[in-house]
Amino acid sequence: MTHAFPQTPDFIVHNEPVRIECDIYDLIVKGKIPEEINGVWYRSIPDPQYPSKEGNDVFISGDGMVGAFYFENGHVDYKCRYVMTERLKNDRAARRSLYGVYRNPFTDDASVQGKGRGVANTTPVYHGGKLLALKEDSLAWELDPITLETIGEFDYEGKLKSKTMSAHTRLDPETGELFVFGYEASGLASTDVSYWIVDKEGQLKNEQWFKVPYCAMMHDFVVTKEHVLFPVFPTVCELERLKAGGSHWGWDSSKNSFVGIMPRYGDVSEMRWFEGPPAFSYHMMNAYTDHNMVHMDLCVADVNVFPFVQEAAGIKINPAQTNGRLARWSFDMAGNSDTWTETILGPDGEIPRIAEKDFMKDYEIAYYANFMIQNGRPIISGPVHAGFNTASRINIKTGEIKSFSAPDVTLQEPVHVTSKQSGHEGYIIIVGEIFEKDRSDVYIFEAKKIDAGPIATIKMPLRLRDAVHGNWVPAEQLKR
Ligand code: V55
Ligand code: FE
Repeated sequence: MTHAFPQTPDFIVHNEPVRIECDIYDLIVKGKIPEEINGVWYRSIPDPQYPSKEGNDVFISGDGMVGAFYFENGHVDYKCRYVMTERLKNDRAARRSLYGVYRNPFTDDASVQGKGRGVANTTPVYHGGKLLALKEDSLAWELDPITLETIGEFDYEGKLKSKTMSAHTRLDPETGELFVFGYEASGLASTDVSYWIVDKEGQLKNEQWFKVPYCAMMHDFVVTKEHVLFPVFPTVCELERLKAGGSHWGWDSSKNSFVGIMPRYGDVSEMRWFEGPPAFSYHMMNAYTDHNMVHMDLCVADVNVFPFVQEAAGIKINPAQTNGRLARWSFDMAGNSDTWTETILGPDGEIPRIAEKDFMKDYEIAYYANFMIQNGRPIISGPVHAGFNTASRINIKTGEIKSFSAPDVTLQEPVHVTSKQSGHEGYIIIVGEIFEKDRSDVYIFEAKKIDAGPIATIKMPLRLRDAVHGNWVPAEQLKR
């Protein structure tokens, strides 16, 4: 037997590990799922197989599971499997955790020194006929898109030089190209960043490397039809802290934020660096180029909101005090200024999604999750420890907001499904975890009327632990 997980916020309430691999055929649905919702929704879920050998660890260190909802003709089936990483195999063979804390190999057992420690727990990406499970500190793992069986670690048949692949990639739906980067590309605490493009067939093109001003948690980036933007925010890695067994990341308010911009098909020598005050953003909503202006929309705060990152810097800031906001940062590529201007687009929120047709273009509508105190008390869920209790549709041009919330339910990342009906805004699907119930609901909304509540609810017979990111793959894109 294994022992219990620590009773810390990363492992209690909605963060309590689930660890269930399952197949459920024809889930019970309340209401009617529109038949045009036809495809698979993949979600990546950190769900630790074992408690850390160090005792405590953080939510985002958990072994990756991929959960998949297969929608067909108003029916939905569910499958969930661990990504069988080298790390999970080693742990299972030992029947305990051999690995130490989040992204600190100095805390690992001697028997796994130098062995793969990636957990593939952040984002499932289907591209070029392959399903990859991504984690920003390591290479991707490839899975069978139908059976979710792990195929192996993925490096474009040995062509990729980067040791890491970020969990966030950017798809140009018109060219079919996937834009990708990796930070700490040459190893732990390095300032090397890789950038590459994958063509629509899945072939790696033009991997290039460049240096960033300091080693930072570069969780996301953005691409427009013309440019690529690499934001660098002062959540920093220090080798000395790692060697002392400490946190990979700490907040460093003495450092500025930087955004590197270059033509997306250009050479890294063309990178132009912009600089501004310390801030932190996990996720960018979208970006586009309009003549000489480049606009990047992002969920940003004055500090990194993850408790463990603040703790490493000896600070503890209440999420409500972090100045979180949805903002647009605008860069004048024709001017001489080396900084950006900020416009507020909307209230604090995270895990933003937009319709695929709007990727890299000027757009109006976005969906994101918020914590709004008027919609209920904080409930522990996810890495920030306060789960979202609201899902919103925002018109960023007018500021109009429509929201959904349910009593004692925390809401996960929305996913958008495109409709084939002309003028139809499509659908939004969201997992809701229900306080003190060992099960979850999955809500399906008409995207335009999210405030009207779900048109259908999938009744899950088990609790779905907080997923990090998910992606929708239309049935016609899946190779069978
Ligand atoms: C995030 C998640 C991660 C990670 C770094 O949500 C940042 C942000 C699930 O893993 O390793
Ligand atoms: Fe993310």
